[in-house]
Amino acid sequence: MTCVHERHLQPLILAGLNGENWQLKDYLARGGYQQLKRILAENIPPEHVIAEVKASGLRGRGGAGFPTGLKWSFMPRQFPGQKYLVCNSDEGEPGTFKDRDILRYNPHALIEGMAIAAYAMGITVGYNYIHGEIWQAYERFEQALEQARAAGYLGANIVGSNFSFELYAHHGYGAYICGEETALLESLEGKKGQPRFKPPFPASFGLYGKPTTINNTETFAAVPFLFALGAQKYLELGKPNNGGTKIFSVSGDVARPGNYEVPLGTSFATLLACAGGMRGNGQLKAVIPGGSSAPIVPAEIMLQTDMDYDSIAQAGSMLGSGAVIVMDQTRCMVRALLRLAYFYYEESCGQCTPCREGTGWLYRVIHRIEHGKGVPDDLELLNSIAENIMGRTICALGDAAAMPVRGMLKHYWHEFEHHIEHKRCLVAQPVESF
Ligand code: L3W
Ligand code: SF4
Repeated sequence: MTCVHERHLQPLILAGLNGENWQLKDYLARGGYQQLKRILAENIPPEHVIAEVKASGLRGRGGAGFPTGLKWSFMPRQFPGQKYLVCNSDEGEPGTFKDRDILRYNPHALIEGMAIAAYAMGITVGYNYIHGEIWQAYERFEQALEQARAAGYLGANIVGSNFSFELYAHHGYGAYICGEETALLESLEGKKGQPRFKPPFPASFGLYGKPTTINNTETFAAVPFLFALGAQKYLELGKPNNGGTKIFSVSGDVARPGNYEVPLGTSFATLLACAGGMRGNGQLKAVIPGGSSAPIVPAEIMLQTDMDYDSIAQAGSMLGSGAVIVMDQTRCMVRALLRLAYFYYEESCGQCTPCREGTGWLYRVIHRIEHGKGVPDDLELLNSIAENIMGRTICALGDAAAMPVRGMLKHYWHEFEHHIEHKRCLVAQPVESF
């Protein structure tokens, strides 16, 4: 099993990339656009393309892990009006920094993947919604679009076929909530980025009310590689129900933070070794394995766990977007939770009461515990607020704010109690001002 830093040879999406070889000529030299050309030249029926994606076990890389082929099959084939394809590059989950590297280092893989997806679903127009704070990635993607259009991989009659697909880039303004698919669609339509009720799902009521398929950047970028390998081989790279490779953004107390692309099912211990192990002489205390929304997992469980959707779920958390936040023994869990609670409080769109009021309430209670003003009932109060947010909101942000609280209290109740009883931290770190 290989695993190396983003700048070295690596399986699939981040293969051999160094920031200099992102251009069309480089992608073509790596075998790029061959799969799109082959599918169009051989006139492979769209339903066969979708069947191949289903067979590969590819699951959504943005957070939910929804089966990609199944999602593509929801798109109505005979819809009389415009249908849309949307890429969610609004990467904003704390700890996640993989999609920006795909945009910077391998933008043509994303374009080819989107073109194959569009062909499979009979879609002629697509958008890539790019997070507002990553201008370099946005500009790089725009350049790649121009190259692809000039070479006939986008636009009318792609590579001489009768398939046409126009793809546009759109940049957001940095609101986390616009990464939620329906808020993204609202924002793309020029409105305030607030989530819609689901159902209806975007597959039936999406952009401008039309059928729309939305996938994450990494999901689309994986598509050319799964076709190059073939569905079965792609599936076998990972584990049953967890096909292929996954890019993990490893951050925190590791020697070499960065993006690591490894087969799904790689053990956490191996991934940690890829990132150079713990920084200094640090001892692993805990891991947030799937971005800030995922409940924390203590070291002893994490070291026995594999990095795939099902194994992480069994460990009581979720793989999410693949952001692995590693904490050593110096990390105070109250302070860590305060930081997360502040984020969700700041980013709540305010539409629904449990989230709007609950995220602020969570933040204020954790803040007073961190600052030596907590009372014994605060821990039950935190659990109760979290419980009353979960499942009672329009979008997943409410749950995402509540789940870390429950996870922290489940595993580190004693640290919170210590703060309340002794009015100071067990690990005695300085307090920041947020
Ligand atoms: C048609 C049905 N479509 C589901 C589609 C749905 C969506 C996908 C998954 O949340 C998670 C969240 C964050 N007919 C359908 C259907 N779909 N049933 O399938 O849907 P869902 O509702 O399970 O998830 P979601 O609302 O997309 C995403 C977590 O990801 N997360 C967030 C990461 C954030 C980033 C970022 O920064 N951009 O990646 C991290 O863990 O908490 O649980 O497409 O339409 N019957
Ligand atoms: Fe907005 Fe929060 Fe409700 Fe989502 S859960 S719609 S972010 S208020």
